[in-house]
Amino acid sequence: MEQTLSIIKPDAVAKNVIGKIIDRFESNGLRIAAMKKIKLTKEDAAKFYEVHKERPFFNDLCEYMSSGPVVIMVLEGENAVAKNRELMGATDPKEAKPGTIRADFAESIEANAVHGSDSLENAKKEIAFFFAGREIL
Ligand code: RTP
Ligand code: MG
Repeated sequence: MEQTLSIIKPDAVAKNVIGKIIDRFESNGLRIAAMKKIKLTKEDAAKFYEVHKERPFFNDLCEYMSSGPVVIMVLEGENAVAKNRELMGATDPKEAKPGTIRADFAESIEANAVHGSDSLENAKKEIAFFFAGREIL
């Protein structure tokens, strides 16, 4: 069984669609192995999205990710990394396939409702960034 990290981003938490997003995961073979609601500091966001630090949108992204609470989950299931990315849809909601989380709930290319690990290797790092082993069940 594979595990991946999912974040329901501040725009989706503010819209009160946490349950609707979680239903997409649970209805499609992914199980919640860990979950918490927290507010990231700008420094947390910068560390988490460090790979993007040279990108022009980095500062805005860190401001946005620390602008309100997020829900962070470990999702578990067969091909969890790819399955989650498929359910999320493209980064820009205008390009996301109908029926995907971003097509249905995202506001913009930045405020795009969810984060998902993009590889198994990054999933392991991202899970360890947010959760202790005893929190993953
Ligand atoms: P994520 O990492 O959050 O799951 O999203 P992703 O793989 O689909 O997209 P990525 O290229 O990793 O970008 C990370 C996040 O940065 C914001 N972004 N803003 N203003 C822009 O042009 C822009 N491009 C990306 C989004 O919040 C994106 O999810
Ligand atoms: Mg990414």
